[in-house]
Amino acid sequence: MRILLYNPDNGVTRNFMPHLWMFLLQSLTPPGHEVLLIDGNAHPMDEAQIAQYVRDQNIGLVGIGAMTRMIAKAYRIADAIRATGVPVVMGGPHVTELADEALGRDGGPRHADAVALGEADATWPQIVNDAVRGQLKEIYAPVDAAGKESKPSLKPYPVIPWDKIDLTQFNLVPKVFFPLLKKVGEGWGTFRIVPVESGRGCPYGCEFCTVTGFFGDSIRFRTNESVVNELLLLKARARKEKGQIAVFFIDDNFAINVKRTKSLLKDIIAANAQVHWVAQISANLLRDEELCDLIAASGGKWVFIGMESIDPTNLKDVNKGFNKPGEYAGVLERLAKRNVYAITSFIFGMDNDTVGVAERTLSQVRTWPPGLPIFGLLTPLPATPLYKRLEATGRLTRPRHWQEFIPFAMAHTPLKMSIDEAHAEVKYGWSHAYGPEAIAQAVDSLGDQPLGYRVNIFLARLCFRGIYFSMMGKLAWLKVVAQNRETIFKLVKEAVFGRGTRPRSTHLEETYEEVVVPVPAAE
Ligand code: B12
Ligand code: SF4
Repeated sequence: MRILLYNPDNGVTRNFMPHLWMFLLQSLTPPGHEVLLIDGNAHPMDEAQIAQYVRDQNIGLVGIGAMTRMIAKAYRIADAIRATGVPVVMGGPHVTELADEALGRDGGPRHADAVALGEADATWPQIVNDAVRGQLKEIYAPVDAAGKESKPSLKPYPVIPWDKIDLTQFNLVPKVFFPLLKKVGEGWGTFRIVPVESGRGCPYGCEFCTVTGFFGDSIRFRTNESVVNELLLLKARARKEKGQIAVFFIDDNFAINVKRTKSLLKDIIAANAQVHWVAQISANLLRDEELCDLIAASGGKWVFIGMESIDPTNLKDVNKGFNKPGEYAGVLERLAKRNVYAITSFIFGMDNDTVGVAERTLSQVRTWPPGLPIFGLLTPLPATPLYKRLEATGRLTRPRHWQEFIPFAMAHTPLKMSIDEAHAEVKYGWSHAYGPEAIAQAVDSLGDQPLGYRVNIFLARLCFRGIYFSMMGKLAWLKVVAQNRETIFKLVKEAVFGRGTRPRSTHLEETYEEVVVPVPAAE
């Protein structure tokens, strides 16, 4: 049977990184089937196009995965595919929580023939076998022989053949630059960001987060050996194609077990498996100096930190009191000392937020080492404790907000400001953190560092700007380039002529070595 796995586009991140679930399920598919992958972010398709594709390719089963944010699009695509007579199975966090919605058991239309609840590592082979026999069940739940929920151990973990998978669509280097950049240093003909997981689960249970409910509070890790082998495979691929590979460790809290993380990082270093990497780590775990040393030595370049708020009352309200705003600056300085920088994520619209929260937050951010601040709104995702609390207190203004998804729009009323005021705070945050002056300030603050670091922060800020401001299309990019022309001119001048009395690096390789554009992260 030919199987298609499809991930809908989110309209923001484009082809910056493939989704891990597709490669994982592909690797877990029983032998004898051909699995095709389409990531809408790299290969956008509308309903008619995908239906045509399914017919042309003689697909017998389609698997669709989506977060809440993309679920409306996922349902539209599923409807178009089912209309061709091909069965659709859906999985991922949204349908796990709202299987009845996907199956049309809540009074709405039906979108899926079957739903895979939770982690599908064990159920996927069974789904494929049932589909071959034409006997798909409606619900596949990961349970043991006694009917009790079971989680995959991640030991063993399937080998994802990264050396063979076609990743053409996930090259971040524009085509016109391939031939030239291949020759720079060790080669920049391709630059790919690849998702790797080293473990699953987070026990912290922050009120707005899906993870503790979905993956459970039991934390599971792959063996160090299997992670190291995956990195070696990726590194070899980059060398072969004269390109670069960076890894996004998608674990929700990469250092949740500090002892284990240190042992993994030591093994990466010992095996010479270092690649540049990004990971999500909560601030409380970054107090450890040895951990920070190992992060830097093993290739860590950016750490995503879910700071959420600089107000301890807010943090307590959302069950994230383990975040201590008083130590944010220290944590960031500890990382920056090792040339590791942070993507700092903030949520506005929390219950103790008042007008001016964005400026209060930015006034602290400006005193920290330069990084990539990102701003979102408190969003009640289905089945989270936050959703239940707001529903119980009648505060949801758009209880089914995912059915008509609007980016950066509240679905409930905050307590101490209006919805419009919360929207204005987010806009203020993005405008003031990503305006040309703020970008110039971030670049200048790394004045004592090699040029590569400044180019890195500059490119990263431009990319991150696109999370809020539309950067789709050449015109949008040209506008941003024009707005930041002074900074660009300064960087180019320094690359060509060097900088004042400071000795200039004569090796282009050295200049580009450190350029790793990080990616928008989640938490
Ligand atoms: C990586 C990641 C991202 C990447 C996504 C891009 C990418 N290429 O991967 C980035 C960084 C862009 C991102 C952004 C966001 N993310 Co995110 N992200 C993650 C993260 C950390 C890892 C995803 C992952 O690969 N997991 C590992 C794989 C193996 O698990 P999985 O995807 O769930 O797949 C398993 C099952 O779900 C199932 N499955 C999944 N799909 C399918 C399909 C079929 C057919 C079947 C049978 C089974 C199946 O089988 C898989 C194997 O067991 C998760 C948290 C997490 N740990 O999952 C959050 C998570 C998915 N993100 C989340 C959120 C909220 C966001 C943001 C909205 C955050 C924000 N406020 O901006 C943004 C939205 C971005 C956008 N514009 O769309 C939420 C989603 C909750 C929800 N109900 O939708 C999660 C769960 C985190 C959380 N805090 O709750 N994210
Ligand atoms: S927000 Fe981060 S720390 Fe909190 S429960 Fe979710 S994954 Fe864990």
